[in-house]
Amino acid sequence: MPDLFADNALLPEGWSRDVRIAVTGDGVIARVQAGAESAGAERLPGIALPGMANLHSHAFQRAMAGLAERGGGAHDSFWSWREVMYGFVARLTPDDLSGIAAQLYVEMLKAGYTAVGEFHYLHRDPAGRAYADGTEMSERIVAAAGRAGIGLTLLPVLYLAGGFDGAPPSAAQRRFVTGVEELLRLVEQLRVRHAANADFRVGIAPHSLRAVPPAALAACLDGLAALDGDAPIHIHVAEQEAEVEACRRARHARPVEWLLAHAPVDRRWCLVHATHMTAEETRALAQSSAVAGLCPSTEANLGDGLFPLAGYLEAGGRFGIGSDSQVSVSPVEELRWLEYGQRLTERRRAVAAGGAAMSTGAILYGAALAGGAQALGRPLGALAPGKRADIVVLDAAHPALAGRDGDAVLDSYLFAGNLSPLRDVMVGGRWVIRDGHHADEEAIAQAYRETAARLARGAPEAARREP
Ligand code: NGQ
Ligand code: ZN
Repeated sequence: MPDLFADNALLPEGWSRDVRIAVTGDGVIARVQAGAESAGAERLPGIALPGMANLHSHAFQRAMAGLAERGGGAHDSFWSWREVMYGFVARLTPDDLSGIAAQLYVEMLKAGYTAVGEFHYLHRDPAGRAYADGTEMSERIVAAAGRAGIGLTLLPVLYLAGGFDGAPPSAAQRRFVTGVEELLRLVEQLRVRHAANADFRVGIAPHSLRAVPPAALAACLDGLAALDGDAPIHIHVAEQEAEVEACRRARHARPVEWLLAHAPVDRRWCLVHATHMTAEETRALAQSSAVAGLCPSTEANLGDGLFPLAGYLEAGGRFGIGSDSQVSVSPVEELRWLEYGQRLTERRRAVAAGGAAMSTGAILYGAALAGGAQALGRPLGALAPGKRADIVVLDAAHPALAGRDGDAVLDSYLFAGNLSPLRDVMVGGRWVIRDGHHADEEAIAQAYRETAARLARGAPEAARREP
């Protein structure tokens, strides 16, 4: 392909002018040169940024976003939301998953996410029986990502128990269950089958300490190490206070404390919803080099609590962002609310900047790029040689960016208004969004509308409210 040329681009060394980017035929950035000539290159129509990684997604939840917002009494909580979600998941077919995921991934691209970590636990059929092909549901996700053109780190989930007491999974949870052997076989099959796809990677996700007893966690980590010693490992860790309490009762430690003491937590790991931590856990997690997977819009929606960002960043902690339950699919909203949650509780401003005279937008966007790339285990997050050519282009002529230069571009992108200046998106050297549109968006949306309408008609929330 021809070289790319940007008047203005965010490089690892900072904002740069007249940047020429050479990309190989298989979508890797080969060379980046600032102060270059544009002759013979394709001119990018605006300001070039590295595409953002979305490190935590449950794709199917896109079709129930907004259907669990009616009050049901004094006890609406994460746990009652989970019952609604279980009711919704019970009726999803493989075709439903394909259609929902394709729509979601197009939406992610339009919002500036160029790669996603899919925390995938819908392994079995609604009755809890294995599909004839154990890779059925995983392959639906892989195909949807391919159709949309988004990079994918698939994280098949290990799910064995209904709670810390090791109780068997409930009827609703039976779709999620895999044994350790079955999960490792799935990982291996997917790795082999898609080895040639440079926009794909497989890791694993022990669902939570609630759903995975200690011995199974250890066995699964050993098995994974034999397949791929660098594979990403994601886990839901300390989202709800009731979960922290149950962990203390069962394992005599808080969840993050327990995990750091009993698992080899290092840079391969992503701890999703490490919401409830003591100051000591916060420092220890930061020192582990793992990534904290933060999903501020979902964590707000579910009433989880606030991540201790200031202390974590002070200790050098790494983080990335995720759209999780898909109530919001936007890096802007995740990063904005990550910062705003802190401002509202700490009653000060520019919390992520940590007192330094630095741009909050540049710090947040840069940290989420690096943490997201690490958590997805793929060469992402920078316009630099060796990285995937995952690029988003902001319209420099958009009123949101008028008179903005350097880091003020990111500050205005993240903190000013709701009309997105994002215009074009490239993944692995291929344009997937051009002037705000995806080539396949109409067909994908049409199929999605039918699926979403059918699922909403039988939505458990609606059913629950009927007399
Ligand atoms: C999930 N979601 O797996 O979709 C979970 C809910 C659970 C979030 N934690 C189920 N946000 O944690 O048991
Ligand atoms: Zn989750």
